[in-house]
Amino acid sequence: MSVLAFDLGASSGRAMLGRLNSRAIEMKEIHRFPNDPVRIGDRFQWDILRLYHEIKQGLLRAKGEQELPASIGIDSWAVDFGLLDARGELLMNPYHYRDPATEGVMERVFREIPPAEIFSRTGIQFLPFNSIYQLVSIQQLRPFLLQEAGSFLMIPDLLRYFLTGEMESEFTNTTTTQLYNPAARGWDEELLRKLHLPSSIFHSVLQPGTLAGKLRESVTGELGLPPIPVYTVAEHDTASAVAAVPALERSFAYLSCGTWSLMGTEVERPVLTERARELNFTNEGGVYGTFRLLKNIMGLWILQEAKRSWELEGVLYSYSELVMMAEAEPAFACFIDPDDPVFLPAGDMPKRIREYAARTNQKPPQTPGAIVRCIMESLALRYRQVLELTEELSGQAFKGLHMVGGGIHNESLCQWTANAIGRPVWAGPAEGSAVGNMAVQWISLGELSDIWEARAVIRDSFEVRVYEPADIPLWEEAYGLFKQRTGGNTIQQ
Ligand code: LRH
Repeated sequence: MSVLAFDLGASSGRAMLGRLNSRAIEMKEIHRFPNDPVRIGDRFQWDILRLYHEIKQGLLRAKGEQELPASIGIDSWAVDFGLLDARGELLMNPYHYRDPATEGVMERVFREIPPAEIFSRTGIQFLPFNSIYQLVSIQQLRPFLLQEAGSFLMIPDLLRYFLTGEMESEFTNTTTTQLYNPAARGWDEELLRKLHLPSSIFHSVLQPGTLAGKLRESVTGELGLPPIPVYTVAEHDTASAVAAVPALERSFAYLSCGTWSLMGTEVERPVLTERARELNFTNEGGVYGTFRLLKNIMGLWILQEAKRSWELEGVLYSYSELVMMAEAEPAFACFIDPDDPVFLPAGDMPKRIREYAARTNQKPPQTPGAIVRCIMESLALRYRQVLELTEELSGQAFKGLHMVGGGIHNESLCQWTANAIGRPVWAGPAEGSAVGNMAVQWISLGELSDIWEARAVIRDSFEVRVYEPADIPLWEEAYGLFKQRTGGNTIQQ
């Protein structure tokens, strides 16, 4: 039975058609499109109508395939949302989570509500762009939007609404707002009240795998398709990626490696200890009653932005060229803390890396190869640090690390990660989010019995490449240097 997964990332989106043939998944990309955010003045927004247009293009391509999909699911990056009026029309273009307007908002909110209270109610890490702070920023800059708003829908919920006409929120993505209370199993009325946010705009929260409607008449009419069912999947892309981790054991560590690096483990209950808050870990909603105890690491974003800077200077490198240049550079020459806030906004990363190096008494890397080497080694060492913290918080010991997502195409990063953690890395599948999206649909359609059967099928269907650790003493020494040069305490942000 085939299903259609729309998987939207921060720089591109894709429509993947998946077929389950006697316990083997066959996947085909039927449409891929860029997701280019748009800068107007000092604001940074998503082109949501274009994304909806591309989703319709994906549906048209599916129509051309042998067999129509039995169902559809959408996942995307987290935290961002649209506001709609009482008639269900979009009031604003959703802002990009890297829009600068949220700067300082989190600190202002802390004056009203102490961070310990926000964390104990939501279990969510403090990131300046969480929906809660975006909403407070809208309240301050464009209050009429909230006065007019009838509905708040996150990106996949919004696109699902465009397709079906039904408005509902989905659990995994909802938790990333930092406005959802897992103990109360609903939007946190107390936080909303304290922040003077209208609770009436928030919709009921469905678990992943719920039938949430079918293609509405205007869509079926326009595209010439039947009313295909649309399911909530794990609509947060990271939740879908974690669902697709081909783990053999119930206790496993993962690294979802894309624009962001999300590292952690799956837990039965949120970890709400003071230590978890201090380390700024999060407990995002997972599939089938689980939570994702994890931490955001800035990830390949720094490399993507560096590449863009060189492009602006007129030099176009491919990722494989950049990685080859990095491999030719001397090891461990300079380290950055990838999670230093200077690396969060879009901009000139080579310059910021050089400034970081100067600030921390290191020789600033000059060539693109040296800069990329610095980024990749620093990421690998940061992964070690966060893996150890995950073990501390969860009380588990991991034998190795599952890496999923497009970042695993960077083989040196996988190898250096294995070296840094001194344990094997199991890399695959690269299309984690799309596969997890499909798995939840197949479970709902009764084609797979549960998530563990899904993980076993995923393991049999996709190549999982093993990277054994090498040069362990060298990396051990580098880890010490990394901690020293990045201030020893890079864990707060
Ligand atoms: C990764 C991701 C991550 C969020 C960020 C906004 O795509 O969903 O889990 O923190 O984007």
